[in-house]
Amino acid sequence: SGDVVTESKTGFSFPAVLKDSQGLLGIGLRRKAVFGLKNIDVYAFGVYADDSDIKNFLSEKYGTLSTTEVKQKNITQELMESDVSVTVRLQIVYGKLSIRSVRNAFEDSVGNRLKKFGGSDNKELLQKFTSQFKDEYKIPRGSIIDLSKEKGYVLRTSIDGKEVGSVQSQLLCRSILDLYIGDEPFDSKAKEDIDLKLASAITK
Ligand code: DAO
Ligand code: DAO
Ligand code: DAO
Repeated sequence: SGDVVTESKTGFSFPAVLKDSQGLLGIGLRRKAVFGLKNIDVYAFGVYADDSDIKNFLSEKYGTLSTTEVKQKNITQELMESDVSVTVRLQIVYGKLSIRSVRNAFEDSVGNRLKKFGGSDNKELLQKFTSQFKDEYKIPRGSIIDLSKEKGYVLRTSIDGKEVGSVQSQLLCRSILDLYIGDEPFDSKAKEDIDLKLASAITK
């Protein structure tokens, strides 16, 4: 369908359905404190998951429970560890992002999660990724970055529809999703919406 959902603060809109089969679970905002004083809006994001994957994978486990019961389970946790196809779409708000600051932020946020889930031995994995963020990439305001977790824990990245790389790593997929739907998400309201949407999708 042509339906979209608009993020109220930035005005960026997200299609309700991506790639024909992935439904929008929730949208939010990634903000970052600079110089410890000011928060800038870095990007708006939308989290999508494959509708039939969700039904197949999670209904089996939770389909007999009521929506209220399901809400008490940590479904997003399951989603992060599962092989369900998920896409996180980022729409850049802050127009002055340098690749260097993306690299630094990535090492910080994702690096932190790699450590949390995989122990301390991930410097190499991290560097392998960030070295792919080529200095000549441009991500002005309005750029769309899709981070897609496909079957087999393949993480595919595209910028404005053009693929820039893919990599197979369950740990990396888990670490990236954790930024959006983990215990300390960038936008907790977004995570709440996603929890709700998942609970009602499964028990419908
Ligand atoms: O220009 O130094 C600066 C401040 C910008 C902070 C950038 C945060 C980057 C967040 C990652 C963006 C991923 C697309
Ligand atoms: O917001 O801290 C964060 C990390 C978000 C992950 C962003 C990955 C961006 C990868 C593409 C960069 C291409 C220049
Ligand atoms: O080994 O095929 C390759 C190239 C890997 C490119 C990785 C590109 C950036 C992906 C980083 C993940 C961002 C979420």
